[in-house]
Amino acid sequence: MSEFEFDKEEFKKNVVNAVKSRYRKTIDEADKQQVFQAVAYTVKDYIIDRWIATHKEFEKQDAKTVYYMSMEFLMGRALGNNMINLTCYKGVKEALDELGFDLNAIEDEEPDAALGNGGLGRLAACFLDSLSSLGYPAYGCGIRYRYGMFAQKIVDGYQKEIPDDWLRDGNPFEIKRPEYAVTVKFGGYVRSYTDADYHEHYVQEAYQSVRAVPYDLPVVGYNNNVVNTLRIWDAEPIQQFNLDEFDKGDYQKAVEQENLAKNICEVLYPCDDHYAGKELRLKQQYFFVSASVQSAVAKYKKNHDDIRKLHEKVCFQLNDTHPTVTVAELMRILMDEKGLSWDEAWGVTTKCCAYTNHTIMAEALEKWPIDLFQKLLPRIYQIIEEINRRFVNEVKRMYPDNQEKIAKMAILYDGQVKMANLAIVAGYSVNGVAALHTEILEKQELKDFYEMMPEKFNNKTNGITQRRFLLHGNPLLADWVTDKIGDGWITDLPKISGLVKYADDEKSRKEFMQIKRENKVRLAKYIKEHNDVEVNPDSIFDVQVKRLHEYKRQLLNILHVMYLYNKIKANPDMDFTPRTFIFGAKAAAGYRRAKLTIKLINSVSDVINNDKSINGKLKVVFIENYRVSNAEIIFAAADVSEQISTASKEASGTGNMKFMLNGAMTLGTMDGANVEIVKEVGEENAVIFGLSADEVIEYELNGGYNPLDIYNSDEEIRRVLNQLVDGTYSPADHELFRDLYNALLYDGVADRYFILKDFRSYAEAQEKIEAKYRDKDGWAKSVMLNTARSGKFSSDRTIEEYVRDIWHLEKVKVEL
Ligand code: BZD
Repeated sequence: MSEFEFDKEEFKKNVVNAVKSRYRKTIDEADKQQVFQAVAYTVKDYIIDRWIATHKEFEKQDAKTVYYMSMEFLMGRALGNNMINLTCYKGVKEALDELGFDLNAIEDEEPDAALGNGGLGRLAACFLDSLSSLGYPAYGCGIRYRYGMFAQKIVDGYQKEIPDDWLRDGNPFEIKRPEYAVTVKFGGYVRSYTDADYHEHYVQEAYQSVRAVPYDLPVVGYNNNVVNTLRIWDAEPIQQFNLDEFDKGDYQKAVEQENLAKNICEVLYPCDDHYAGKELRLKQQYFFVSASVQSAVAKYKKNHDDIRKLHEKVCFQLNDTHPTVTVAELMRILMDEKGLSWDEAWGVTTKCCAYTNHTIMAEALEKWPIDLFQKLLPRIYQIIEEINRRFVNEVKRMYPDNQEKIAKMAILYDGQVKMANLAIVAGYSVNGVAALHTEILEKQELKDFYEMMPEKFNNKTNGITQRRFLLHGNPLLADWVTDKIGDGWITDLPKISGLVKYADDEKSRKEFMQIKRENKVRLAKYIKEHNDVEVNPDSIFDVQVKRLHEYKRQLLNILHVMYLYNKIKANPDMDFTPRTFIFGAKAAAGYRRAKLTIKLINSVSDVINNDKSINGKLKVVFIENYRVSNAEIIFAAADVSEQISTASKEASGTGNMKFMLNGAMTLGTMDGANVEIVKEVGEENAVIFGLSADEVIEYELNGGYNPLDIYNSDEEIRRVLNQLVDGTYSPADHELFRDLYNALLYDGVADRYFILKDFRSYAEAQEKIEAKYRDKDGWAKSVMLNTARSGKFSSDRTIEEYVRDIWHLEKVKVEL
């Protein structure tokens, strides 16, 4: 592939001109935000030609396209990634240097596109990067939230949520496409009638509607001229309120429609792994699904006559159950608008839709109250009723007189619409996101479905893009890797195994660890600037960054820090390798216990960081506002990757893979993709602890265990727990952390995430980490092998598997 020929002088000229025409300023008068905008628009010009060429090629080849349907795309910043994938990053860096600007500082002017919560949203973003880089035709379909994931401020140790006004200065990369706007209808009722040919018709009446307007964002492939599209929808009122011809009814309706439009895309729900049942969320779901399906069908119809063959050119991948109304919306369009019979429409729909499950946590399963659902989406509900009626009949045929099966598998049951059941029944593929997760789905959570339709089930272990999380996030290591083995790893990560042999080479180990140290210095500087805490780059950087959730057990981590602190205080001369415990996590705004855990981490941090008597041996840092852009810096600097979820609870995890790629050692449970990571890297190059998934599930079936036994018999653990309620970390209010104490000892199901049960095993694992770290050569070798054996965890591999088993797409070549 020919590298993009970057003309530095031309680029400089374009940036200077962009500043002039946008801001009436010379380049030396422009501020950094203005330079960012000018650079972004200049880069966008390179992208546009490729974007146009890509779509020409798609049309020419009449290529099958995947529509990745997702409520969330956690894209992070675009400029750096776009330059990386255009292969002009270094060129632009030089050009800006010559203009007197530092590219890093210019990149920092861009707000993260934080249209997602965590793993699920970031996975969607990695998948888009891989789809483009591999040359597969794809659309990401989502919502253009006016406010993305809130920005987190820590005030007095507490999380405070600040609205994320990410569009304030405009988004240079987006293109509004009003010519592709469609109408989406809510509410009213369905009128049915039979025509002269005895055909039944269904018409939604007395509805409210909004205009769905798409904004397209380019998804640039790596060095291949391919640019796919992330299409995010905004809602506008359908008709501006018209003074001439209103009566009271119209007026009311006009105002209602205006409000409906204003609300739908206002904000991303900041809840992950928890189902809230809010009507507005269902509106968001149907809004973007209806708009996306309509536009996919319209695009297909432009070049094809036979809608019965839609599945040959179109596939909808449902990112969790959030977009599951896709199946009913497609049925509606095929029957009500294209005139297909039920059986014809069902035949097409069940060849077009595939579903990915991301959790087994019961509280995350989406179940809508029937009355709410029916009122908001009357026609869609009718269709689901019919899908359910037919499916229940089938279950009855296969399992006569088995009410239990129906209770578990019916789509409509107990006054609820069960979205996972709908997705499984109507989809042709159901996949989990790591081997262990898929196994648990098949054997436990979705057992009945698996027994009835085993051919639908498959595993697709998650992956991450090495282009953002190594090439962009860790340039020192990326250059070093390329130096050693060439740049093939950028598009073929398994090639990184070429590094294995260097793990035995002393000079290479030194270089590798020197790079790690420089990355730690970079993070230390970030922490100094943002937290005003000094951390020692020669200490072990032990990192847990991810959403705050009880099952992820940040509480286990911080309790262990309290335990270590007690030990050091009791034995001031004890041999101890200095440690910096780094946390980063947002809690859902309404998740009280998670927010209290953040307060605890910050309180422990206050006490420990200010205790001169321990000579800086221990530091605790809570990094404010963890997000994609600072994640890149954090992964690069980590020594230890904390992946300590209660076994069976973390479907996959993807942070675990980013740490591994950047040369950190996993300290984890046998959960999610940790299992596969350990298998790749070898048990001797990771530290594993805790209950297995089977053990956890066994305890759960028996109503849990008794943590008081541990509390009563283990003095050190008891001391740590008592410190939650004796004012050690909350002198002004001894009761502050009572809820955490109670959760561990006295809740209905006490310690439901097995924190005390796993505590000793975790503490021992931490001792192993320290022992390994002291063996400098051994450590260097191990973490190098982590990088070298991360090949499996590229999202390129994951996407190739989706293509092979589910989507069946063809690669497209784009020449300029
Ligand atoms: O999805 C996560 C899982 O918890 C991870 O184990 C897994 O690696 C990733 C990707 O597969 N799930 C989420 O991130 N879920 C959400 O963010 C979410 C958002 C809204 C509603 C429910 C869940």
